[in-house]
Amino acid sequence: MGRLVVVSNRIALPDHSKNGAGGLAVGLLDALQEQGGLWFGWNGEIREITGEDEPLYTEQDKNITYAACSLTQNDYDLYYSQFSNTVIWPAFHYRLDLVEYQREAWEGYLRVNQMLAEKLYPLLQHNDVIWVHDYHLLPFAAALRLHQVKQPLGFFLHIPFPAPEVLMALPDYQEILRLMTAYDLLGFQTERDAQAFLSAITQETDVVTVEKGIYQAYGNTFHLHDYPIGVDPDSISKLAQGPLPPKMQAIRKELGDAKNIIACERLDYSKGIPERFLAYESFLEKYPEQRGNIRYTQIAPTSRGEVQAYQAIRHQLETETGRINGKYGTMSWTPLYYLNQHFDRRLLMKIFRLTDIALITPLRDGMNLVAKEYLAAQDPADPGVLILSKFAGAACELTEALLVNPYDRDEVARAIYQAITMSQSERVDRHAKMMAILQHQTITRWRETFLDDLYQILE
Ligand code: GDG
Repeated sequence: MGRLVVVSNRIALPDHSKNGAGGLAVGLLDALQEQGGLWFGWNGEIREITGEDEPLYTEQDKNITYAACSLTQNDYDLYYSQFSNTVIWPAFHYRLDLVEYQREAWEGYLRVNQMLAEKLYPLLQHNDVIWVHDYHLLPFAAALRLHQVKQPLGFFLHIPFPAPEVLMALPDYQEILRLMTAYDLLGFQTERDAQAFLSAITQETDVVTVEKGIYQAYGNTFHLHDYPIGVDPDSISKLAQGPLPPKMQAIRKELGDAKNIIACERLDYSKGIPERFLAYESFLEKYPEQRGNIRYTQIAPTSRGEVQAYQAIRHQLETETGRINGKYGTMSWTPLYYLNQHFDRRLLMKIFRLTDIALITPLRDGMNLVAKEYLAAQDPADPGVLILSKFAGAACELTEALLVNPYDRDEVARAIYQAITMSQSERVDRHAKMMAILQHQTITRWRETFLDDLYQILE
């Protein structure tokens, strides 16, 4: 079995404690550690233009080599901020209103993909298997193929793949589809995403079905499959049950007897946070007798702060929090806590365990790991209730959650009421059914099934 080469936009440099790292980074590191390999990507740094080619930054940690490069400010702006995060991200999350398309950004996106491929190419060994991650790198396989790279190339898309009508709003969508077929294996979060890709491509060109899951288009043969990403429920459960730090004792006291709602995500418009605030307001209106008995804590650390749409949503949340608390709060009760801060992962899992309801209502989401982490953090004998958007990939598996339309405030308000009045036996039953799924579809199984399929292409 050859080396595994992981390529991602941002590279997670060795974190020797591992405690602070998220599940995905740990899952990929486990794979790299098992078979030895290389992790290649951007190191998060911006460099001055000197006219000289900058050497790669490399680091060896046991049997994993890390190789990273920096970007110039211009490359960062065009490839990362503009094309990746102001064209692909909003379009793939169905927010065409937020797409700001510029041909220069598309060209920069292609150019950076080619530059990254050029840097990786000399590091490759003939029996490597290459696994590329996410929407920043849709053209990466095609760029590597220009160097006659023959090694199997797999790709996993962490975000949704949109319906063809939405995709077609992007001026370069045909080229994007064609470039993606240079991968040998295309993995998506759900069957819905894989089907959306297939139907988009079928509308554009002749697609030959070699057999179910294997297709030919644009002179390329590619495998197509869904691989729902999971978590490591046992390690989350351990973190959630660990001893409470002194700070937490105070938090527990403060949570008091009220029913506690928790929500946590990067501050991103795809996560539906303003819509959720309004649904919570509908709940307070519809069930006035519950005021004073409920408390909603929204954790939302800033992300992509340089993109205008992210600055706008941050201001919107600050305003809405003030408005809702001003309207409904009393001298002794604050209905909504909005924390624009990053929390330590160990603390976060403990907070999940202490709260009664997780309100996870993205407008679109590839999977949504927070929903799975919340379930894994619960006490199985007295678990909290998961309210989940039907537009999160996780809803395909977690059908025992209270599934809601995040645009329907009344429905979300009713679900909150249903959650706070749900009997313990029903909570236990729903939680157990969902945990059986999480225990099966773990992060380990996700990467093993993807890599098994990729290695089979070699045979
Ligand atoms: C993309 C796709 C897909 C969040 N706030 C804090 C914090 N987090 C952690 C969560 C979770 C991770 O970040 C977020 O993962 P999600 O899956 O919920 O969402 P995205 O960041 O949008 O991820 C998504 C995922 O890729 C994987 O394929 O599921 O659909 O959009 O682990 O716990 N962690 C800490 N402090 C925080 O304040 N420590």
